[in-house]
Order: sequence, then structure tokens, then C-alpha cells
Amino acid sequence: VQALAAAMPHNPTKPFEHGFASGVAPQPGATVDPDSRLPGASTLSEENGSGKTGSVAPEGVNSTIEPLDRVRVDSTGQMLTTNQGVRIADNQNSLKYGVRGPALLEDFILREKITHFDHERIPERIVHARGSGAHGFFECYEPLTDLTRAAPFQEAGKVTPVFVRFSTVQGERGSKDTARDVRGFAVKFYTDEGNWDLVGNNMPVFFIQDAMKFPDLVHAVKPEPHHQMPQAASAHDTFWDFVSLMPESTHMLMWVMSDRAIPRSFATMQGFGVHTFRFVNDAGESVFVKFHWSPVAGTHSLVWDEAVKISGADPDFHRRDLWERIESGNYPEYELGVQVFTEEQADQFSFDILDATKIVPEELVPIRPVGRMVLNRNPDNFFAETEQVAFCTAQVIPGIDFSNDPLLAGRIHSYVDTQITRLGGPNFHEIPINAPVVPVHNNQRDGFHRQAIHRGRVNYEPNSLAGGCPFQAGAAQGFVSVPARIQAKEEQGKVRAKPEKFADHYTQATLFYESQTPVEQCHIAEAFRFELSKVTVPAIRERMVASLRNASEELAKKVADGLGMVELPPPMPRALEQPAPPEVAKSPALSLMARPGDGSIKGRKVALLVAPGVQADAILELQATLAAQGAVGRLVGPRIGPMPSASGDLIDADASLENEPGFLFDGLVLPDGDEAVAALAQDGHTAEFIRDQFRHCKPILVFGASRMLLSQAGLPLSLDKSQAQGGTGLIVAEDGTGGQAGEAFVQALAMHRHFGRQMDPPLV
Ligand code: HDE
Repeated sequence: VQALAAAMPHNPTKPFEHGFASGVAPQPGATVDPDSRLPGASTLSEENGSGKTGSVAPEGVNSTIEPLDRVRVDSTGQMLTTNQGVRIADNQNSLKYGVRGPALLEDFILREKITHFDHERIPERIVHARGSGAHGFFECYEPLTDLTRAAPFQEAGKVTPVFVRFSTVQGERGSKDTARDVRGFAVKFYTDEGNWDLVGNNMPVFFIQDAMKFPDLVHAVKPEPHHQMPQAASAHDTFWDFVSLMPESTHMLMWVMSDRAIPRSFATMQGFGVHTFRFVNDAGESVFVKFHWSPVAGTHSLVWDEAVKISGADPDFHRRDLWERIESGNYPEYELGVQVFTEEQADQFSFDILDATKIVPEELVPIRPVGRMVLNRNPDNFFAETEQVAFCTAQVIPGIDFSNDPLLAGRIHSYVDTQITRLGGPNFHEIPINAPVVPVHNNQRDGFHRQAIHRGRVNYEPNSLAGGCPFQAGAAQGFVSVPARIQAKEEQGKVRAKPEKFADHYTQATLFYESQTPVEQCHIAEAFRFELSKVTVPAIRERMVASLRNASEELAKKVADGLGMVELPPPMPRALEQPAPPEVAKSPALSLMARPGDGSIKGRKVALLVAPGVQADAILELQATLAAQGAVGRLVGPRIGPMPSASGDLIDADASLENEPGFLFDGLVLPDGDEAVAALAQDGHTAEFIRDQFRHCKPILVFGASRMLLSQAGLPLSLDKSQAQGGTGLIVAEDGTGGQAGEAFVQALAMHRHFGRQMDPPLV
């Protein structure tokens, strides 16, 4: 192959597309040096590109990067050409008859450029339009061969490349990241037995039980059709009208009204496969399985006031956070856990495992960790990778199979179908980001945008002209569906109906609410209050409160109070009067607080305020401490740029109080230095920084003279030594140096929030 490549006449306009790089424009007609193949990370032009290269897959396992190299383009040192490879002499002026004359129709260069531009956009996803993606790998802890023959789980240490896309659901492609919404958590495994897509969410249940209701749900939650409002929000009449009439959504509403719906980062949220799937082993034996992703960094969320403010200052908050974590080498990491249970066990549960509005409590079936996923490489091109990636629940591999969840059944149809419109035809599997890393051989042919050039005259099976190829793999190697027994009673026949247990709409909603900490319960009540107070039709609000009474009297009462309802409406009649008693009444694992993570501060952002005359030593020491632990400490001044510190040395503010507001940071440090503090006190932004940090329960470290800034900001505290402990997240550095106080601050930062300070309504 190498000899052939060397002898090949070189197309000087496209060396990179062919996988050859010389770095400079080759001479026309030159041949290629096969040793100049692109390195793994081929399009790195940024200095810190090393963070993008990811880890090299061990020998013998498929690599994350190489398969896409053949289509990566790097124009370094190249001349501009048309799409036909014709070099363009002038890219500034259209072709005219005389400099002041009319433009000429024959200008094929202008016309090609404009025509392509006219067609740059494709339809956005009908749901999950806004998303951010990353490459990475999945590594298996131990062989799961007794349970499944699925390729990623066959050997300890086996690495399978993945591409992940996180998303919001309601908003359009250009909407904000910090909306109250479900987050998509879709993982494409490029396994050596074909692609497997685990298309999940950051919540383990869903609004509806049957695919038949999905278009109604989506129509109800999307911006209202007459005026196309609101964007990226569920706080409007049509959504609450629908869900208040669909009590099966109550459990999911609890999750969506909890802080899970406003994650701090994609790196700090869980992911769930939602439906019950099946594992199938070599012997064809199958068990049920539920998939759980747990972030190593812990589950951390925003608070609502913060999320609202962030959406104005940085609508790309989560996208930026993901990008920066990966660029800086703080790779988001998640552990994959499985809940495995048999059909016989499932038959005994108080709920139906085919019902996507139900969880299997961890106390009933423990989660077994089976591997980890690391996201270590940003895409090279958003459109080519993140926008064109097509996740399909139908894409499973031998060893993974479906359950009869009626919601899943609809999804198996929907995802392939939607890509045909969105990506312009049935060949979307050939787009590089979607193509498997294993060869594809079948007799499907033609269609829009076909890339493969099939050889020979045989496009049917059976055949003798091609020696019978490609031939059936057979049960030992190919995909075989589980011959699951159908539980329908003979006399039922074809029906449009649901199993009885599906009608228990409230038991697990109660379980979720009861399993939250008081702070989380408070946030849930506040969220219902906020959303329902945006609803303009009183009857909808009342119906929702009537339904909530079946889940929690306490919650219904709090929400009703918040909505100024004088009397509670009578509880909504239940579909199932006497549901089976639940196995567990509380599941502490359902609280966000149950997963504090590895205790590290990786990826956190801290604002260190500075101004001319600042005592810089302690600030710079703390900045170094933060950097050493993977956090980012940014010097934020009244203006960006260099300024003299108290010692006369220059320090450089890389952000300003105006361009990076305080709520974008996880922690705040106020400096010492009389002159600097006086300057900060003059700037109204400083008090906003402090008030927001305080209100959002984030840690604040105060050096010396800055104490006066706290009182100036109107904080309801006088700081004495008892508050220097860090328990409240308010730390005063007594001696003006970073040392001990710095340590206390790092600990407070690792705790994420200090909800002891929470007040409703907020005092500042
Ligand atoms: Fe989706 N969903 N969905 N969904 N979904 C789509 O597919 C659909 C459901 C989820 O990053 C669409 O490619 C139906 C549950 C994610 O590209 C569409 C039903 C869960 C993503 C579609 C559901 C999800 C989608 C739109 C009910 C959690 C984004 C564009 C029967 C387990 C994937 C597209 C990405 C996207 C249909 C319910 C997760 C229209 C019919 C439950 C993460 O095909």
C-alpha cells in the first residue's frame, strides 16, 4: 500500500484530505511521502493542542482518532481553491465588466461561493437542538461475559472510542445553556462489533409512558405556536396545561423542578439510559439492565437565580465549561454502573419495569460499576461532528437488546426517521462522525449523498456471481434478537391499553420528594412556584396543585402558598386507588448531595478581585494553589490589563468586573490593600459580585481591608472570628496571607455550596 501511495500522483490541493501532510504546499505533480501521514491530532493549530490528542489506545483495540483522519482538512500552507480544486486568484472582487461595470453571470467562482453559503444550514433537531459534543473513550473494569457478549464489556481494560453529545431539550439551536430543562446525555460507542448508541438523559424517568404522547408533549413544551414564546423555558401555559392533565408526568416533574434541571456543568451531572434494556450473553441468556452514568466530579447544580443571570452573561456557559475542561486537561469522567435483574425479579416489583416513568430504586437493585468514560478531546469542527452526529436508539450491537417499553419502541423508529430529513437522506451513516470503525458490507445502494463506491455488479443476496458475498454472519457472530416471551394474555389480542401498574402515577413522585434534603425540597417548591406563577390561566395552576396533593401534601401546600391560593383544591382523582406498597419509602441516593464526587476542585472557576495597589502576594499564591489543583483563578479588575500592586510590581487583570460578572464564578476572593479596596468600593459591580456570591451560597474569602466591602454590600453579618471557620463558606484571612485561609477556601470550594446561607426570599 505504501509503495502504491508513493507512486501515486499527488493532488496538491488536497493532501490533508488524503491523510498526507507535508506542512507546505507541495509542488504540482509531486508524489507523497507516506511517512508524512498526519499524526493522531491532525488539525491542531492552537498552542495548547496537546489536550486534544487524547490517550493512545492500546495495541489491538480500535483507536479514537485515526478513523476520522482521512477526512480532516488542514489548510496550513495551502492555496484557496474552488470545490473543483481550481486555484482562486482573487477572493476579494467579483468579476465585472470594467471596475464600475455590471457583475457578470459567468463568475462561477462567486456563484459557487454564494450558492454553498446559501445552503450552509440544515434543519435543527426537533428536540435537543442545542448541544455540545466531545470525543473520549470507555474503559471496561472487568469482563461481563457472564451477562453480555457486548463488545465493550468483554475484557478488563478494553477501550472503546465514544462520541458524546449533551443537550437541552426545549430551546432552539442558539438558545441558552442554563435553561431549566432535561439534559440529553447521548453516547455513541464505536465498538468493534458496530456502533451502539446509548441515548439517555440526565434524569432516569420521562414525562410519558407511551410514544403515542411524544408529539403532544413536545408541542406543549416548545414555544407556543401563535407567538413562538417562550424560548428555552417550560414556564408557560401550554406545558403546564398538558402535564397537569397527564398525571403520569408527576414523577418526572419532580426531577425537572429539582436542581437536576440546572446542572453546574455537563461534567457534574448524571446520565441514565432511562428504559429497561437487556444484556444477552453468548449462550443467548438475557437479563434486564438499567444504565447509569455517575460523574467522578460529583453531582453539582446551579441555583435558579444564578442560572437566570448566567443565561444573559454567558449563554454558552455549559458549552464553554466542557470545552475548557477538555482543553485544560481536566477531562470530564463518568463511571458507568448497571442495575441487573431477572425477569422473575421484575415480575415481583411493585412497579412495571416497562414504564419509563419509574425508577428501580438502588436499594432494591444495587448499581454495579462496570467501567469509566473519559472525555478527552474536543471536536475539530462543530458542524461536521456535533451537529451531524446522528444518535439512534435502534443502533444496538450483539449483547444489547430492547425491552418492550412502549416508549422505547417509538424511539427505535423515530431517531432513524428524523435523521433522514435532518441530514438529507438515508446515507447519514456514512458521514464520518456516524460511520462505524468496522467495515460495512451490505446490498443497500444509492440515495442522496452516497459516499461508498461499490464495486462489481452484484447488489443482491443470495448470489453466485460474487461467491455469495457479503454473506450472513450466523447466530454465533451476528445480531440475534432475544426470543423474549410475550406476556400478553391470549384473550387480550391486539389492544391499545396499558398494564395496570402503569396507572400508579404518584408513589415514585412521593419517593423522590421524600428522598431529598430539606434544601432540595425547598428548591423544588420554589421551582413549582416560579413556573406556575408564569401560567396565566388559574384553572391550570389549580389542577397542578390538585395533582401534587397526591404526591406530597407538604409540597402542594408550599406551592399553593407561593401562588397565593387561599384554599387548596381537592386532590385530583387517582387512576389507581390502591397501588402496590412500594419496596422503599426513601432512597437517599436520589439526592444530589448523595454524590459529592472525588472532593477535588478541578474545573472550578474563582474570581480573585484586584485593583491598583492590591496586596498581590496572597492573591497570586492562591491563584497558584488553585491552578495546581486543576481550578482556574482569574484576576478580575475594574479594567483588564496591567496594574501596579502594593509592592510596585505589575499584575495583569485578565477579566473585568464588567465583562465577567460574579455569578459566572464558583468562588470569590476579596483582596487586601487599602488603595485597591477603596477603588473596588467605588465600583458598584463589586457589591453585585459579593451579593450574588452570598445569595448563591458560594464560598467567599476575605483578606484584610476587604471586610468593609462586605458591609458595604449589605450582607446581614458582621464578620467575627467565629465565621472564619469556613463552615458557612465565608472565610476571613486573619493574618492577611493565603496559607491557612487559602486551605479553608479550597475546602469550602470543594463543598460547592453553603446552603446554610439560603434564604427565601433572599435578604440581599
Ligand atoms: Fe428523544 N428524540 N425521543 N428521548 N432524544 C430525539 O432525535 C423521541 C426520549 C434524547 O444529541 C430526536 O436526532 C421520541 C427519551 C436525546 O443528537 C427524535 C421519544 C429520552 C436526544 C427523538 C423520545 C430521549 C433525543 C430529535 C418518545 C431519554 C438528542 C433529533 C417515544 C432516554 C440526541 C434526533 C442528540 C433526540 C424522538 C423520548 C433522549 C425526534 C419519539 C425517553 C438525548 O428522534
